[in-house]
Amino acid sequence: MAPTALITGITGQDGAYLAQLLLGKGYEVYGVVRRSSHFGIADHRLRWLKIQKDVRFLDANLTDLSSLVRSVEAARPDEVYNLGAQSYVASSWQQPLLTGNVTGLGAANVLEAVRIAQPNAHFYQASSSEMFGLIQEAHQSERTPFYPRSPYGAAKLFAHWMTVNYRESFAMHASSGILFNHESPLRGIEFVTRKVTDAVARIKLGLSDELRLGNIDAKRDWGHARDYVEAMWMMLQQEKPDDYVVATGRTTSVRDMVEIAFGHVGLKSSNYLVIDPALFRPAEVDILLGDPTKARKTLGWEPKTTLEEMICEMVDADLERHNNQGHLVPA
Ligand code: NDP
Ligand code: GDR
Repeated sequence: MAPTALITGITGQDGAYLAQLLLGKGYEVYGVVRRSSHFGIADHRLRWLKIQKDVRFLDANLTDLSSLVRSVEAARPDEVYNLGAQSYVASSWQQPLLTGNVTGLGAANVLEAVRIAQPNAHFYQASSSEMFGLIQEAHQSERTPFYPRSPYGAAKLFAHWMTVNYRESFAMHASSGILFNHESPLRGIEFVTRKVTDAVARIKLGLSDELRLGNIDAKRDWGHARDYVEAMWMMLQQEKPDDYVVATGRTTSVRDMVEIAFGHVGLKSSNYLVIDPALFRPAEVDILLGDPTKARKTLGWEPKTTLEEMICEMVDADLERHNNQGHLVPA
């Protein structure tokens, strides 16, 4: 019988790529979708990947335990991936309580739903390198101490420790992937890589003449979402649940990432880049650099896409999108 997976956050970047991966492996895929007045838009990433008809949608919300219990009962999943979150760090200072509720308590709700309705299911928690925050070690691994620097990071840390505690308290197969930044043409437009590639495409096409950014000295360890969802799946195939850092092991400044994007279309960033103090954050994570040795050795996982390849893919997708009246063009 085909294995079954339940994904929260299926309408987001990672949910879409993970659903595509699992469908390709023959899984039956259920996705939690929260009610909004824009459903026809909410599944746009799944439509871009041409898989929206292959996914079974369940109406639930991370803040509503009973809806999650009903979703688990309906899907009877072998694997549950909790990818749903208020995932934008900058917004987490504007909406700290909602972020705690959705990103932190929401994970506890999903753990509870699994414990109540399908305790043998393998569970994945989308943990984040934002939990490291104020860096205390040059390379961050599973043993690096946490020091979150935003309400988002603090909420993710609660969710992370709940996952560890459910594993140790109830013998649940609960794993946590501490993923560093990963991007793609399906990345939300508010995140810095996609903001840059979209602006570069618009400038190239004469639709805009500037790119406004905040702290371009921040450094991130950027990989491709398509590669990172493979690591999620690999974690749930292990005999024992565990925590894994997933990263490339290379860090790059926002400034240098911007250069790659402009360079791809033959433009100079200095002619268009404007630094806007309003876009600086109340507290910053200055640098992230992951050590993925454990994921490589235990899971056999390797990143396949370089930052340069990914940024060029994103700029090309945004050029196509703007040439197509703002609509994403199927991959
Ligand atoms: P996105 O922001 O693209 O997707 C978030 C998803 O969560 C969307 O499907 C959204 O639904 C859903 N969601 C938000 N609030 C609720 C709610 N109250 N109830 C149910 N669903 C909700 O994030 P990504 O795909 O980039 O990331 C996936 C996960 O991985 C997130 O938890 C993120 O925090 C984490 N993460 C991401 C990293 C990255 O670099 N991308 C790195 C490390 C961790 P809707 O479409 O309706 O808004
Ligand atoms: P991040 O991603 O906060 O690392 O969280 P984001 O792309 O938003 O910021 C990365 C860095 O770029 C700097 N920056 C800007 N960022 C945005 N969004 N917009 C700007 O104009 C801008 N200018 C400079 C930021 O200050 C920051 O240093 C992402 C999310 O996906 C989280 O959910 C996930 O957990 C972490 O990655 C790992």
